[in-house]
Amino acid sequence: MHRYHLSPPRFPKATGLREVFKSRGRRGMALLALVILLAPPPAMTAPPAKRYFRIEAGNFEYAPATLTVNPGDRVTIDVVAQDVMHGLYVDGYGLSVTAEPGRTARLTFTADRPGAFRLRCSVTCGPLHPFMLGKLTVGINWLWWRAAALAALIVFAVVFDHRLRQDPSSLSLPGPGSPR
Ligand SMILES: [Cu+2]
Repeated sequence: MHRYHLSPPRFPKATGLREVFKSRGRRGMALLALVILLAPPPAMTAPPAKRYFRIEAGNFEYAPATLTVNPGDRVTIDVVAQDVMHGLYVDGYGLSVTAEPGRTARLTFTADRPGAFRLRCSVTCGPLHPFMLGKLTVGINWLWWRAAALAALIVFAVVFDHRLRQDPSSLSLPGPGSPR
């Protein structure tokens, strides 16, 4: 006579946080992720400088369209209207200048607010006027660097974990409290 047993369904063992962070490598990577997220950006030590830009405005475009300066820089922008009347408005700084067709208009200011700011045309110059945009970056874009560092860490963590699962002994570091 044969008896059939109904064995209880098997669920994967629940892994608590304690289990996940048992490995020193994982703890180290979690710590590194926290540092990347929470560390204050280092103070900018570059001394203020005079920066000059000449932007050609024409055909609904700025050339160049992106400007990068350091906080504290004294910035001078010459806007040259190539075809029709164009303007340049600096978001966040509330500055604007307009240039008559074929003329140059100058904007001078101190880049005392760090961050990324949009440049926009302030004169309705034609159908594509709303798309006449540029960008002013003051200082290093820390948000971008943090995101890039986190992404790199995640890729590393995935590879590390994969190797750890294939051969747990290869990556274990015996510590003072290690049972081995
Ligand atoms: Cu315009």
